[in-house]
Amino acid sequence: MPFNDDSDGFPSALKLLIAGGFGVGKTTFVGTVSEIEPLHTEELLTTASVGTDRLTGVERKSTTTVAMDFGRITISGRHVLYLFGTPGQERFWFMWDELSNGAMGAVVLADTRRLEDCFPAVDFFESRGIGFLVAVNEFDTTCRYQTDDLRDALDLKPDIPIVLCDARDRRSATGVLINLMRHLLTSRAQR
Ligand SMILES: Nc1nc2c(ncn2[C@@H]2O[C@H](COP(=O)(O)OP(=O)(O)O)[C@@H](O)[C@H]2O)c(=O)[nH]1
Ligand SMILES: [Mg+2]
Repeated sequence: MPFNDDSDGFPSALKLLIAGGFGVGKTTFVGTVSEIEPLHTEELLTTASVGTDRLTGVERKSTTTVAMDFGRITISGRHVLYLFGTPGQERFWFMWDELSNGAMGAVVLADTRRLEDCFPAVDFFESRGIGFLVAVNEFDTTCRYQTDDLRDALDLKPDIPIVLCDARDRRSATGVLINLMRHLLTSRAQR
């Protein structure tokens, strides 16, 4: 890996986005991998938003992130990863342009019980040319699907990786980021 190489051409501050639908595990993911206490802004999920936010599978969730999650991982003396969790709900979409500015890549978290919730994120990164992978967050009740079926369902190009993860598990979530970096490096090399 070229991370400790002066000539790698990578900027020293790498910005990655953690995207996906409401309740898919973005805040959990950032909290799991971040070396700093992650910053996040949460507001109580009000009864007003209960009508607009889909709660299937997240019935016990009482708070929702309205601004963003922010975490940091030091890779070497030279490279630091900054993670930004994107707001999941459609009414906060105006923030996405700003957040994606300068982003080097993205993790799109998916929950197979509500797969369609990640379509907007997939479309967004495809249209902006931001490299991404899809990480299926395996909730306990998640049905297991073959990645080929998921690829079809998401209409993903063959080169976009699909990985499984548990956002609560550090090794698993870090593995997602390593896969993403690998994917970004491979696609850079092919350009
Ligand atoms: N079983 C299971 N629960 C998870 C996982 N990731 C997150 N959760 C739970 O799912 C809920 C929503 O997660 P959260 O990170 O707030 O989702 P966000 O809206 O995308 O930020 C929380 O209660 C988490 O504890 C996972 O991998 N497995
Ligand atoms: Mg959140």
